[in-house]
Amino acid sequence: MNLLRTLILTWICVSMATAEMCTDDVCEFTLVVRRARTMTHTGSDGMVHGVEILKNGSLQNKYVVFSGDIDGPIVPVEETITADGVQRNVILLNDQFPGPTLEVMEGAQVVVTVVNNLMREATSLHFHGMYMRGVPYMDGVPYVTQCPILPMHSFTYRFKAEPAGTNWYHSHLGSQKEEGLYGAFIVHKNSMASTPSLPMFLQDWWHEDFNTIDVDSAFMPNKGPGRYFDAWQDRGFSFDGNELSSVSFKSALINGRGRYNNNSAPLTTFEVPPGETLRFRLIHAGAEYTFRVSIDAHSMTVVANDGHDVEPVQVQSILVFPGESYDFEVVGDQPSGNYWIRAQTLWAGKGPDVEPEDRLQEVKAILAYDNAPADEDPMTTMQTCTENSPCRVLNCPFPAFPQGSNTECVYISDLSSVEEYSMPDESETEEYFFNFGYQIGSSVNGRKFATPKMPLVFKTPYDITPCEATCETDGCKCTYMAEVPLGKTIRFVLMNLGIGSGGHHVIHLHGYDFRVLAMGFPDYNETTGRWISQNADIDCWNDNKCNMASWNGTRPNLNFNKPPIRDTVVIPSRGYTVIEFRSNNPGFWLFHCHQTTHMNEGMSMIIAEALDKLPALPYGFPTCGDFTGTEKPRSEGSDEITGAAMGQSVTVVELGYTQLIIIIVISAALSATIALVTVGIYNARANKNKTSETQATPQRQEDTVPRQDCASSLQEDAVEDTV
Ligand SMILES: [Cu+2]
Repeated sequence: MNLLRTLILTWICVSMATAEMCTDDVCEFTLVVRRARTMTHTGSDGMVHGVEILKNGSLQNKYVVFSGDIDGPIVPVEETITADGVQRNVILLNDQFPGPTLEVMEGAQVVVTVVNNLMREATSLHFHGMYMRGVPYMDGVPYVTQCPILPMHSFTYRFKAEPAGTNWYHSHLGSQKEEGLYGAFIVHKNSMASTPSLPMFLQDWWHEDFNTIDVDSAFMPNKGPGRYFDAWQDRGFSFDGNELSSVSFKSALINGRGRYNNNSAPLTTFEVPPGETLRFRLIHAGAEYTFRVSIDAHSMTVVANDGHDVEPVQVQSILVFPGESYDFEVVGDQPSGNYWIRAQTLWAGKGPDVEPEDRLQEVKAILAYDNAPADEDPMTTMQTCTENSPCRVLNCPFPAFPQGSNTECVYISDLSSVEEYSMPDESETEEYFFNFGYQIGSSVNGRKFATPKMPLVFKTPYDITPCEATCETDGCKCTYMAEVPLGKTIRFVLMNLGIGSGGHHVIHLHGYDFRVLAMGFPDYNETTGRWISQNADIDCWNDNKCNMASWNGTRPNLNFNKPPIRDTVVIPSRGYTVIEFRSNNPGFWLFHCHQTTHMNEGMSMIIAEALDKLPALPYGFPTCGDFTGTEKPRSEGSDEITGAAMGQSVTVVELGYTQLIIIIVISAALSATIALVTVGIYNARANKNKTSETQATPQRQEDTVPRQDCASSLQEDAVEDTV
């Protein structure tokens, strides 16, 4: 065990300057969040200067003087956040982009203090993949599990590191993740040694804040011009006839680096010792575009998805959707040299008719054998797929690639977990149908998510927009919550059907991982791969919105034989995905599409589990909410603090049975002590009076009954407080 920890520590020290490894039982980290500009350099004088990329890839300071820019010194690449070589805003964590990799051992108590130095923005941190069992208020979702962390404030997250595997952390507020507020969170298994591993983050990238793009979007409430939003006919589509994103593709990054318009900006290099195996922890931290990831001349052996081990599968490429992760191994068995790592979007053409247009949307990194020449771009070409040697692609969201492409699909539902699964008792199984789509814009079962004003963890009465009965038929914007009981098998049928279908969605459940039991695809044209009609396994009851669905006759076969475990999964366009989990984690769990424009427009809902079993909030947990002036004082002396004037009532401290008994015992002891002291004083005074032979005044007599006075005084206070 100690040897394992030492090995991990040694590897991290030599390979990753940005990793923060902790092998203790309690691991404390501090993450300072601040804004910066890419393509700048802070000199020894503390001044920030712009930098330019020279043709040989070096970075040179540019000093601004009255006569124009003058050349300054060459600056080290590692001292500059270059992104894709274009200057723009970025969010840094501990001065890094992406943020530092935090590594802990399974079961460790993790303490992460987020210091918000964003000056003008609140923030939050969600640990994607962590159960947060017993501490649902540590899940980092603003207005659901906590109030946002105000500028110049800090918030300390405390939770147990479970489950083990590749996880990550990111802001869950607005689109801060898209500006850089994310990093890897690796939980190492205690039981086995792991291959040296490196996080590989994918991210699509624009040249201004994604927030600006969002706010300008025609889909957002203030309906700006949406200048980054393509018209329907101009949007990128994949060959299967599905829209990729409403936002035009601009650029992309791998571990924070890329090249815009083939400039010479530095790229990320992953070193592999010849003959050795390297494990990549591939995570899509971006907003919109799915990437197909491959490495020239190397195959990839997928060993885990969303942090959970699977029986190894060898493929030539992996399709990664926003929010997903894959661990894959690469063997350095090729001639020594540098090889391209490629991440390409699924762009096939323009508009729903997939009008062909020569356009490659790609970002690259470098796989470098450690004895290969440094600073040289690879000369390698992408693998070709032939009839004799077809390419295998993991995670197809469509039934198949076009005929003649010599490409085979490995579906997520084809993967096998290394962990057994016991078939549930159907009588103990609760089944829910959720349709994710665009029938009224991005929504779930016809409901766009309305964010609560006060975090739900404060419990009833909620400050939310309730969903009316007409939502299913007419659509609405409301705080959609589905209550699930504790201790049951919960089965979700996630659909992408009806008039709102189109585009593939990638759905993430907080507080859980789940088994993927089945995926259903549409009928399709075998020649082109294009969809023809939606999957017929589900009956929408003649409702073209398909918000009240059920199985069409018999339920299709579900796979209970080691189904893969994930926390994020794709719902194929015009199809469905069936997931299942055992409910064992009371809390308010966000359930949402991880494609940013979809989520921000309202493709989110809450899974509310065992609301009578929610753990109490820690004392002093920060509050927030509307304030309209107060007419009534705050009530005290009970376990509730009521903001009556604000129309909100929140339980701040809930007392458990044991706590109540302790308080009763202490109160009784205190009362007895007061009584004894009072009697003592009375006797002393009586003795004194007797001794001095002076007469007691009526006032003195009243003093002898202090308990009555106290009681009535308390009653009066209580009456005042409830006025
Ligand atoms: Cu979506």
